[in-house]
Amino acid sequence: MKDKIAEIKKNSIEEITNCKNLKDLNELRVKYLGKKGELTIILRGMGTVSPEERPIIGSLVNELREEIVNLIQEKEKEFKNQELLKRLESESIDVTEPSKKVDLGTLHPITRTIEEVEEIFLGMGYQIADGPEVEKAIYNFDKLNTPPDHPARDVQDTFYITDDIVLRSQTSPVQARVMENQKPPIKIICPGAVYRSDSVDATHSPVFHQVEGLVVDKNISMADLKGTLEMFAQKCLGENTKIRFRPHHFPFTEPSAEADVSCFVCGGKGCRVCKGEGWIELLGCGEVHPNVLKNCGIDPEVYSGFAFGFGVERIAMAKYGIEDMRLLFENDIRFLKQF
Ligand code: 2NM
Repeated sequence: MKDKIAEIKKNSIEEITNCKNLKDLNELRVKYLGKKGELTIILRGMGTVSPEERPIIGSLVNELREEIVNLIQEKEKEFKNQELLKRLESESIDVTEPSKKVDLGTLHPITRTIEEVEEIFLGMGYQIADGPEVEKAIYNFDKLNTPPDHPARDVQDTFYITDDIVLRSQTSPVQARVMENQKPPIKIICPGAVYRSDSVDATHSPVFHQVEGLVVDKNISMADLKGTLEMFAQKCLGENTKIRFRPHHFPFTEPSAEADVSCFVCGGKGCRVCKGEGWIELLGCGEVHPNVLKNCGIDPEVYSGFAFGFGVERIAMAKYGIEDMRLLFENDIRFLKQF
């Protein structure tokens, strides 16, 4: 029996060591350790061994079994490593090969316009502020000197969530919040989406975008406002752009004005873009109403300010020659690809 075990030991070690691949190794595993394997057969034959020898033979067989298991495991690892190396070699990546073209898309013209405007005002020392689109009516209207009976507050014009919460109809509530929380000097612009209960047509949408600006400090005048807007118009629309003010009314500014820019297509001679006028309406603006300053905790005897606001869609349409606002909201790739 001992001789037989020694023979199995010699043969198995030799065969496993010289084995060349996983398939042969698996066959050797069956040959020695399988149900009808050589070691298994010896264990089965233990009944014929004398009781004194049984523990000795038993431990010899168990030692050999362990040795064979370990040997097979090592060999297996070796083969798997070889296989991996072979795969790494054959699957090597040519990093110099040109990559597949990915369609990246482009910034939406509204995003682009907002970013351009931001860049210009950041260059003039402004900060960018934002706030909630679902807003308290008090911030959207009352603090901005727009009393409860004002027509802008009608359910015909504004989306109400509850009696005192609305979808903001302008970004000025952000400015009211900044004035409440910050001491002058304040120099901010507030870009963002605003909501009005309008039907969709070529020049209207119930959701559109605004940029509003606000400066509050000592001695801020209409002259500061006009100089600022002229600088902005020239950077945004071209350095020969001129600006003119027409008197207007807003509840939150006094005096108020609408500002026009000379047509950046024809330079003022009159063309299709300016409809023969030579001027294009750009924005609304004015000196911040003393009531607004007071409502937001700023003393109008000490401080004054100017504010302005414009629709981003309108500017983008003028800048890029887009004739129908709906194109900006339809997400038609054929349209968006052009920007
Ligand atoms: C406009 C036109 C005129 C404006 C006023 C204020 C604030 F917060 F100071 F009261 N923010 N924005 C304003 C003034 C907005 O948009 C056409």
